[in-house]
Amino acid sequence: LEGSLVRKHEWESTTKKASNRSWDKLFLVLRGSMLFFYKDRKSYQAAPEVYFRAEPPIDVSGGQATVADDYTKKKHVMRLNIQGPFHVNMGIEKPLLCICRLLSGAEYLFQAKDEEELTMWVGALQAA
Ligand code: I3P
Repeated sequence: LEGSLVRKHEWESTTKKASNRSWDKLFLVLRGSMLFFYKDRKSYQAAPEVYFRAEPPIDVSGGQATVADDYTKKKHVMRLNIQGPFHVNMGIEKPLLCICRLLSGAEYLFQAKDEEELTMWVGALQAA
């Protein structure tokens, strides 16, 4: 799935708010479970290895995508929670593993142009 969405980075981790909290119009590409961010479609087509602000792609598997009903400042907004890199069970006891997960969770908001586009992205991200 590909398309333009407006993004706000809310949380860097569950305990740290993102420092840059403004809304940016971006071009998103979802391939398998990897989500790539580009400045626009043109820059993606010209150079797929050049990401928006050199941001590394995000692995959305194990994460959560939901319609953000509680965010009322804008319409057609979804929330994406990222699981983070600590989802491998390394034989550590469960409570500790849970703490690792919590500490790594980043969160983004995305605004789509309409309800149809929003539903499409939420579905695709949930399935990824
Ligand atoms: C942010 C920008 C966002 C706003 C955010 C601001 O400022 O105005 O639109 O989020 O508020 O920090 P800047 O552009 O200077 O980075 P909302 O649209 O959700 O209000 P926040 O820090 O309370 O999230």
